[in-house]
Amino acid sequence: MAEEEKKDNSVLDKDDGMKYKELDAGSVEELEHADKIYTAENIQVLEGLEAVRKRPGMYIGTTASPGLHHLIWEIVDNAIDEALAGFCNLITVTLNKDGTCTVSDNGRGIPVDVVAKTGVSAVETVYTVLHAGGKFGEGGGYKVSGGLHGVGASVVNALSEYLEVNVHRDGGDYYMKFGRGGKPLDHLKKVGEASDTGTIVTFKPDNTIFTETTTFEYEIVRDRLRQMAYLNKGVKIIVKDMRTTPETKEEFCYEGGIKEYVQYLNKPKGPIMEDVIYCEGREEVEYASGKTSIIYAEIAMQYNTSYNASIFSFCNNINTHEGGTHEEGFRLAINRVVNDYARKTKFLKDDNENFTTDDIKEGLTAIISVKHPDPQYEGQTKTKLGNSEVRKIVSSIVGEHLMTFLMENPPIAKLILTKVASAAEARAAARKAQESVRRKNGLDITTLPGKLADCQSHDPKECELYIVEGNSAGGSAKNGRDRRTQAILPLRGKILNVEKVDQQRAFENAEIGNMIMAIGAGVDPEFDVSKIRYDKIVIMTDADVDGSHIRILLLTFFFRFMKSLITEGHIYIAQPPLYKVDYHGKSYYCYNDEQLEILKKKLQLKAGYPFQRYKGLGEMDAEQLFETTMDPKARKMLRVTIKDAMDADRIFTNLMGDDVMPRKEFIHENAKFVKNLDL
Ligand code: 1YM
Repeated sequence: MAEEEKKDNSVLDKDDGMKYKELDAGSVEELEHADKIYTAENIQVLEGLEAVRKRPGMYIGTTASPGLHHLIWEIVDNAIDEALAGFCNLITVTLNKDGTCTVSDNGRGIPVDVVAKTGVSAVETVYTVLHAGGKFGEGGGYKVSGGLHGVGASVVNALSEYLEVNVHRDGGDYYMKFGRGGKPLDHLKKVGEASDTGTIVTFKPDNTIFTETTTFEYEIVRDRLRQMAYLNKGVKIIVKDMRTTPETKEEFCYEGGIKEYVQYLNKPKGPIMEDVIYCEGREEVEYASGKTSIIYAEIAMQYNTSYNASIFSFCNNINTHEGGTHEEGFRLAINRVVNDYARKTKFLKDDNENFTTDDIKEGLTAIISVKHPDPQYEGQTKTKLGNSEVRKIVSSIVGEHLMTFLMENPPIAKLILTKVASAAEARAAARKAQESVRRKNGLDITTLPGKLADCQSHDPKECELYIVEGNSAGGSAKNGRDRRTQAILPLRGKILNVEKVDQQRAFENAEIGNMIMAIGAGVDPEFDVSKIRYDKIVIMTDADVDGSHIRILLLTFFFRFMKSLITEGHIYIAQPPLYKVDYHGKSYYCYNDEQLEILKKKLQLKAGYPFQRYKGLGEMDAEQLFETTMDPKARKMLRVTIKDAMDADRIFTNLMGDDVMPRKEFIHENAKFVKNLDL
């Protein structure tokens, strides 16, 4: 940086050339001066925000509901950064009646001084210059916030109808407002006194950008903020919904952080131990460039009685769905330590094989959370952490701590080893069962399950497998289908609840064996989605409680045994009609009550005009079933996708586990579940 500039009034010098200039609160002269500089910069600034408005998807992913909520996360991220820097312990998010959202914190308040480079206050800079947050932050607090690395405030402003900021700092209450698209309506002004410090931001999403919806959903906001509170221990987050009567208010604050998160996730699964194994550590790494950064990692884990692994990882408070180096480090460590300990204590004899990581993961709930100042994301959805230095850091923190824990707690260690050993046994038995399935399956098409009516085409891309409830509906489907591309697998009654049995028992179940053979791509962890024999797998059940139960059992099976079928969108739910109205020799089908009402009006049917209510698929003949539910040209289907594996894990545990209460609740809120799955 040039010496000359350093002599300037600046109090803070940043490497990137950004500077703060001390400004007497309310100094008219300074503000006027700022105004002049601002005019020149103005154009550039608005061009930046205009770019955001032209391509909002590039900044917030989508302008549908997830993008709308992203606005809140961006503002909250800045408050979380302030908390991580150690200056803030209370964040409040309020959904207001007028459709605005207010986020406030009790931190230092965004600086109010003029920034030399922009000639306007830091507040205005943060809200109008793209990337301002990131540049400002360096060298200051510990900046780790998520998606846009703290640069999101200006993006939120660009996509708002208006946005207001109050900063309480240095005894003053400073205020400024931006209009549509982030246009400053006036500069930052001192409007009063303040005895506290903090930042308060209110914004209204721009309905010309968010054309699909501008309504914030309380549950979405609440769930994410609860997660934020778990991931940032000690920070109290209050969420309020003023749109309900009475107002809704919930508070989240976890002194134990992810340790409590693991307890929360594990509770419905039945923990086998009281303790949560918890460790944390920070390490400074030096890059070839000579730059250093501090990486912080914390890990919490606890075993439960289930047969599933629930391992979730985060980087900078963002769920890294696709895993990455932090998860790799964790897996390396648990494998190394558990095997070492088992050998040391002679639990594993010299001629025994090592446990596999899958054995060790069975029934384990774990959270791995790292904070990294410069995360690199990879993978299809950019949610896989790529920084290679993280692998070793996590591995050494977990390795050291887990070994100590096992040594100091022999009874719990024994419990864990026994569980791992039985997982290994079950896995060996399951492998045998799988092999026999594979042998039967082989490459020989004739050994496909007897009940499967396969299609003629061998091009998986055009092939569809209908899994149909009941033999009679299966018969109609077989007769009505397009034989070239549509295969039918009828199911006999209820299928096994895989949430409650180990892999071996699951494989022994005929219906499950049939599905694995028909789909032809194995099961997790070896499931290979590129080998599936059908591009679309369609669940076709009756539109009643039994049908919906079977549907959930099937979804649970796919989620636990062939997860990528769901995550990659190969699973569909058929939508048979609920009503048939015959009128003047023509048949009309309605898929819900609303459609029926519309039809009645359209045909001007008198009250009491008869119509048929379908109770099951079996009531339709082959032709009707094809016409209404299976014909690719006319049918309606729901595609099942799960964006959030964490939510899905909890939903399936709650629905299918031993605890009956959540299931009862579910049955009352059936529609909601479908909404969760069918996005
Ligand atoms: C409700 C939203 O934005 N809080 C917030 C933001 C900042 C600070 C404090 C802050 C940061 C620093 C120094 C620093 C920001 N400041 C900047 C910038 N809440 C909310 N609270 N003093 C205060 O990082 O050095 C960007 S965000 F760039 F101006 F410093």
